[in-house]
Amino acid sequence: MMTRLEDLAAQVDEAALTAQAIPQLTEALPGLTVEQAYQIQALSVARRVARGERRIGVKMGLTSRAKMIQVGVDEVVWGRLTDKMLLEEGGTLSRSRFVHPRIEPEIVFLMKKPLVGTVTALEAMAAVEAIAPAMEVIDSRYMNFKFALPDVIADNSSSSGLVIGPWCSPQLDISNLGMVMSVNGRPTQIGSSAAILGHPVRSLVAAARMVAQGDEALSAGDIVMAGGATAAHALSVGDAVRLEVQTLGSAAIAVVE
Ligand code: OOG
Ligand code: MG
Repeated sequence: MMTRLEDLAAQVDEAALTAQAIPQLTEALPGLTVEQAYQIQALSVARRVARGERRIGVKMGLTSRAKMIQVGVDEVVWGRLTDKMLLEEGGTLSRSRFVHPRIEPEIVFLMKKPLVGTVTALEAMAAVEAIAPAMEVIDSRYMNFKFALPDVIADNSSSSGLVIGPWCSPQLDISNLGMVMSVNGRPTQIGSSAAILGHPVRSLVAAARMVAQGDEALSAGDIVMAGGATAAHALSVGDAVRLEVQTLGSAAIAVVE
């Protein structure tokens, strides 16, 4: 099975590199397990690292009802982030590098201490250096952005880009912050940080536990994306997207050819 998993990792990696959609892995392999899917994810990210990309942290996904409903998968997932995915705040995103990119409003944590395994919300917050408003660009490598749970996990939970706003004090109350994502000045997604598992810190608690199950850890300096608070918006060339998070500030990106 190991060679097989390597082969599947190469498929999702190649799809991301070339921005060419592939069929869902579970079409040919209906028995693919979540555990195997995380192994494929690890192997595909290892290919990126071998090409010179650097791991910068992790992203949590499907941590809000709105996100679960939009993609029809109702389990929390995680994925690995690399430096190549970072987009300049206020900068541009090139549409042609992606298959069918979407963008979603998030909160991101910067770790000052490691966090591993089962932790409380208080322990999790005590390990945070800073928090920031952020948007994630997701791009499923599967046709029609359609997938089952093992597919999306194998595809690194659709990770493809992120833009981070100003870093703020971790002392701020982030339990229920208004989040408004606008496209060309028109609010398109409106929500609250409370939509993220009731409180974004629960996403960090889940990250510590789930990442440890993958024999990895959250380390000092890592970033952890908490997951979309609303459904994601499908990006088109010409979209100027801006997220405003109450108290924390804003982040913006414009889509070009
Ligand atoms: C899966 C990734 C979900 C989030 O924030 O919920 C995610 C997807 O929607 O393609 O990143
Ligand atoms: Mg996300």
